[in-house]
Amino acid sequence: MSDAFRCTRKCVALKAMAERREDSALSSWFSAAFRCFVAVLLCSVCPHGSGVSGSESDPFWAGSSGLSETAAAARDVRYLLYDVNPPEGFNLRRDVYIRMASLVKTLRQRGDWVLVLPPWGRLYHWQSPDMHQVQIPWGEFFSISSLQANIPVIEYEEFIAESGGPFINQVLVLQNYAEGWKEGAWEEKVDERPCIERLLYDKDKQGYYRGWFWGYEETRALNVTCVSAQGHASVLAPYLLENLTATSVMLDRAETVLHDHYAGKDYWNTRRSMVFAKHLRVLGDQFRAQYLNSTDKLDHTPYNEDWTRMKAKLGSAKGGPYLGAHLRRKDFIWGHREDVPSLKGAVKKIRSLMKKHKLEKVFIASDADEEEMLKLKKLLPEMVRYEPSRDELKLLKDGGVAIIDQWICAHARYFIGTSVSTFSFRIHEEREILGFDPKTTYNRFCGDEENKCEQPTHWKIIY
Ligand SMILES: Nc1nc2c(ncn2[C@@H]2O[C@H](COP(=O)(O)OP(=O)(O)OP(=O)(O)O)[C@@H](O)[C@H]2O)c(=O)[nH]1
Ligand SMILES: *[C@@H]1O[C@H](CO)[C@@H](O)[C@H](O)[C@H]1NC(C)=O
Ligand SMILES: *[C@@H]1O[C@H](CO)[C@@H](O)[C@H](O)[C@H]1NC(C)=O
Ligand SMILES: *[C@@H]1O[C@H](CO)[C@@H](O)[C@H](O)[C@H]1NC(C)=O
Repeated sequence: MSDAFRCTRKCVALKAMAERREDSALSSWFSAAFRCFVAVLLCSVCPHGSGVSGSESDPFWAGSSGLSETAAAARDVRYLLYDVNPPEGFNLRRDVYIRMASLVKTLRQRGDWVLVLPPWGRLYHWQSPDMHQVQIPWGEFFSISSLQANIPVIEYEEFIAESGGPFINQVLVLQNYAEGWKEGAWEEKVDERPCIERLLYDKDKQGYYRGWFWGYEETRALNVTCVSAQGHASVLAPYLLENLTATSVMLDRAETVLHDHYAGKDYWNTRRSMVFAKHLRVLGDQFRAQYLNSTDKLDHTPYNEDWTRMKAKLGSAKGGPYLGAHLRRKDFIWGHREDVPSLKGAVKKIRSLMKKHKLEKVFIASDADEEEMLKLKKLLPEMVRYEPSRDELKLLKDGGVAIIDQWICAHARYFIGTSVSTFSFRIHEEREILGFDPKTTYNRFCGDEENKCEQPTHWKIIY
């Protein structure tokens, strides 16, 4: 454990956070194991001096890691917080982060803005029973130092500590325009408008606004107003800079605004900075080695902890000797979508791809329910899956397990995903970063009766 004591400040904070959330129902041996695990793994991702984003004396870096309240005030820091429409899934939320990051880049041309990472939780798809999956910091899923090499970010609990408490000065609920937009007359605009939908915030006796706030009951907003916005994320910048003086501003329904420049250089910089947390990558790599004879060396997928130095040539990655398949089920089959195959159809395609690419193994990532999974195993007995034990699941949570599934699919010799699933899209991007030939990546299953089965678009990285 000596490594654990060499943790940086942030690491200690994360470890403390992990401990606080410890579930009393866990057996004591497990909680001890949990602490060691989290401490060692999180500590190993902390920057040691020559961190990814430069030295700790860099003001940019200092601004994003544990400023004291007075230091923050003296520096005129402004905080941008955001949240997303509750039904949206994990992978769409990752996309909204990219939009907010580009807004922060625009804001930073005119001031010292910091993005506050909205804690994960209460996601519709995270259905593992008896698990309290709220108030999860980003550090459990992503490498914070990697994010910080792109823009200054802090966890929500750090925001509370450095901004003087659980108060958000101004919440702006983003909405469209009540009148819609006139045909042929698309324009980008922002206006303070009356709220169209019923507000999800209530005024308490003291006149503060109470709301979901990621499960932090003590959080209060001083003011909540609605803003109609139409256009790319940075369309909000002049309003935030010139019309508002609030130190902390939260954009609710942040998915309302679009990407500044989808798949442009900035988009990709932010996407590349969204490096998965090291412990998840390590577990995925261990699984690859143990069950799929797949290592970075054999597969030509060298990884650099510092994403700014990661620039794999297109086609340089070979990938492990297995087919990776993402089968999105659940809500994707309930509507009988014609672009999603039956299990039988999927297995037929899997077998033909294995034959074509001379692969003997297939790794399946899927959200299928137990009944479907049994059916799939009958049809495809040789399939390999990542199946965490109950304790591992408690530790990694549904989000961590999903990331490990994505990581393993990202390293397959050939990948095939599900039509318009953001889960599959994020795998495409990961493979693009690793340098796979696009032919091995941008593939999807076709529905059994689908005539025109259009394949996904190749989005090339702009460095
Ligand atoms: N472990 C695991 N979980 C999955 C898989 N596919 C879907 N899920 C779960 O289901 C959720 C839904 O997928 P997301 O892509 O995040 O949700 P979304 O943004 O609504 O995107 P769509 O897939 O487009 O619906 C994921 O966040 C996971 O929790 C999978 O292959 N493995
Ligand atoms: C911001 O302030 C300017 C100048 O006072 C005003 O013209 C503009 O309408 C305001 N913007 C919004 C969105 O209210
Ligand atoms: C709330 O915010 C709006 C928009 O910035 C502002 O016009 C209004 O005066 C604020 N209300 C209070 C009580 O501060
Ligand atoms: C793993 O892959 C290597 C290199 O392709 C090969 O030489 C070796 O036999 C494989 N091992 C197993 C157990 O399949």
